[in-house]
Amino acid sequence: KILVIGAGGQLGSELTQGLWNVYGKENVIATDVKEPQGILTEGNFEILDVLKQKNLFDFIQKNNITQIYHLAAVLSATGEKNPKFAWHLNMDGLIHVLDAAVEFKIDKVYWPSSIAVFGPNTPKVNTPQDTVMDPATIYGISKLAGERWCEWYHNKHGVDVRSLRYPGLIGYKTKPGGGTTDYAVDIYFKAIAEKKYDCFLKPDTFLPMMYMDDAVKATLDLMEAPAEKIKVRSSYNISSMSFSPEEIANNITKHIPDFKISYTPDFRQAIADSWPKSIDDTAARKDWGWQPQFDLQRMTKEILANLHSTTEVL
Ligand code: VAH
Repeated sequence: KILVIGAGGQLGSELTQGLWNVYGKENVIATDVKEPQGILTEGNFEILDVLKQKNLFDFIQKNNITQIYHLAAVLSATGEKNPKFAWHLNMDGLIHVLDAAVEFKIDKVYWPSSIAVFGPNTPKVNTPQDTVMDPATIYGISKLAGERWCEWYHNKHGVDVRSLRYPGLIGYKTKPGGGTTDYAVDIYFKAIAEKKYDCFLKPDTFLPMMYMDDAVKATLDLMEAPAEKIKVRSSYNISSMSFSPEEIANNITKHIPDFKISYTPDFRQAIADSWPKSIDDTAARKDWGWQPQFDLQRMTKEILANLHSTTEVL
C-alpha cells in the first residue's frame, strides 16, 4: 500500500490523484493533518500528523505500507514568517519518515526538494546538478539539509529514497500553498475572475517553472524507474520552462485581450532574486528519461480552458 503524507497540499492533491489513477484508490491512502477538500474528498483519506512518530509507525504497520510519498512541508514564503516551525516540520517530519523506512523496510520513499536549495552565489543560468548551494530561506536550508539526510540514509541504511528539485509548480486544481512562485497560479484565477492581477514580483523576474501535469509525470516516472538507474540520491534537477510575470501576462492577454497586470513587489521579491533563472536537468534526462510535455503556451491554453469550464465567466 502507498502512503501519501501531506496529500492536502498543492502538489499533494494532484500527486495523490495521479497515484489513485495508476494504482487504484484502495492501494493509495491520502493523509494530512486536516480534513480533505476539493479533489481529495472523493478518495481514500485519513488524518495523520507526520510529527507524531508513534502514530506514523502504527499507521504504517496497521496498513501494510510499502511506499511513502512524504510531501508535508512549510514552503518558502510562509517559512520566513514561521522559521522555527518550518525547520521543525520540514526536518523532523522527513527524519521520522526515513527512520520508518529503515524500521519497516519500506520499498521506496519519495521526498520533494526544490530550486530553493540554490542561493545568491549559485550560477543563475543553467544551474548545474552539482554546484554551490547557499539557500537564503529557512525552507531552502531545510530542503538542502533534507537532501543530505536522504543521501545519508541511502548510503548508510540502503533506503531507496528518491527526490526531485521542483521549480515553481503551476496547476489549476488546487490553490497554492504559501510559495514565492504562487503568483503564476493566482494570475490565472484572477485573469478569469477579474481580468486583472496585481503581481507581488517585478515584471522581469525570471524563474524556472513547470506545469503540474509534468511534475506529477516526472515524479511517477522517477519512482517507477529501476533502482540501478537512479544515480543521484540527493535530489535531481528537473526543468521545463522559465518565464517572467511579464511573459505570462502577455501570454494570457492573447486569450483575454483586456487582461491588465500591475506590479507591487513585496518580501517575496528578495526570495525570488536569490533563485536561479534556469536549470540544467541533463542528469534526469540521461538517468531515467525525463522529458517535459508543456511549455508556457500549451500550459496557458490548458489552464484557461479548464478554468473557463469550471468558473462562471461573465
Ligand atoms: C515555493 N512553490 O515557492 C515553492 C517552490 C521553487 C518554489 O519550492 O516555496
